[in-house]
Amino acid sequence: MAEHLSQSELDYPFKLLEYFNGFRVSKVIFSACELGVFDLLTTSPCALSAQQVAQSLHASVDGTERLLDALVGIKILHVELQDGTALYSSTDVASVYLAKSGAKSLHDMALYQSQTIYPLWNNLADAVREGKNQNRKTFGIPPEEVFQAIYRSEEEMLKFMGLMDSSWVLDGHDVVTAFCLDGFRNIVDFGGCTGALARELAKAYPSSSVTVFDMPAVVETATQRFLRENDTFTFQSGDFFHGELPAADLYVLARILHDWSEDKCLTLLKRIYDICKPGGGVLLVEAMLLESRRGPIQAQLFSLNMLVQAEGRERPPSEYTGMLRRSGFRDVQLCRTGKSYDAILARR
Ligand code: SAM
Ligand code: ASE
Repeated sequence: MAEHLSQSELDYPFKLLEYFNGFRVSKVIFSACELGVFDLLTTSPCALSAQQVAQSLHASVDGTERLLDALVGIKILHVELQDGTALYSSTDVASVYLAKSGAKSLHDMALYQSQTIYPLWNNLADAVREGKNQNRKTFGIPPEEVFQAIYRSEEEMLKFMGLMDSSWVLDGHDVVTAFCLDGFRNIVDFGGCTGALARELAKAYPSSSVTVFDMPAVVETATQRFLRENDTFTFQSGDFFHGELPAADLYVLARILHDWSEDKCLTLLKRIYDICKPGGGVLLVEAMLLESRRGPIQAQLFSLNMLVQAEGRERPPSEYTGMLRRSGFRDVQLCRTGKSYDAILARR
């Protein structure tokens, strides 16, 4: 992305126009998720016409046909002609990632992006001007604490938890095996939410005990809605800024520090340092910027997302290692996974 504008781009701005269409492409995919297009096509034994899809989804034939054609245009669906009728079917990528029951479903991620993040980004210019999140302007809620906004209703809490849960389908294994964590017997995942990363930790380190620590309401929803029969990790509720913290050999902070200002990050890291045993560790998991901050574009966009929705930002590794050292930690190591999320391990 962001190549220098070549002469041909100046003659005709192909790339620029493609960027302009970015939000339309996103919404085509998100809307198809919301309507259940991928669930229908993935479970259907044969390819379906626009009319059949429209009928099943209780949608207009004309609108459905345009949406399906756009999905074919971006190669998310297949189309074939049979006696002059277009018949649509799912691609493998759509079946695996976009259907609700897909093997690595990102359906809940798409829903949250469409229904919560998209409206927030509508106020991006204001967020840049004011340098603070747009929860109040976007959703008409008082400028409360970040997670009071994110969890402003039971429905929003469930949707956010769905987003958090689905991300580790992609990077979870890489992140928990970025370092050998065999030596850590008791692992606590601070702000571990639904337990998606704890599940990966428990799988990779079957002889360690893994605990998810999160706010009471989150723990309650996680155990009721996200826990699976053969899960071996446990939950503990509390407040990592104020309450008592559980003892452990390894503290995991995945997508926690990026929510907060540097002050709050240091407060949290120092609290962890105080209860950490010598030899114990902290594992940070974040979408880390390059030291130059010139990429990856995903981390740059996530950082703007933290501006519109939270108090924090995405940071390069040196900022995390700096905060760890200032909190007292040593032996700081970085592992770039090559995917969206990277890891830093430090020890007391
Ligand atoms: N670690 C999970 C992941 O990466 O998928 C979830 C990250 S989510 C961005 C932040 C988590 O921190 C949420 O689950 C939230 O409920 C939790 N959290 C926020 N403030 C907290 C606090 N004061 N005490 C405990 N958990 C908190
Ligand atoms: C947070 C992570 C996220 C707080 C709010 C969030 C994400 C979206 N909203 O800690 C996940 C990563 N970012 C994006 C844009 O999907």
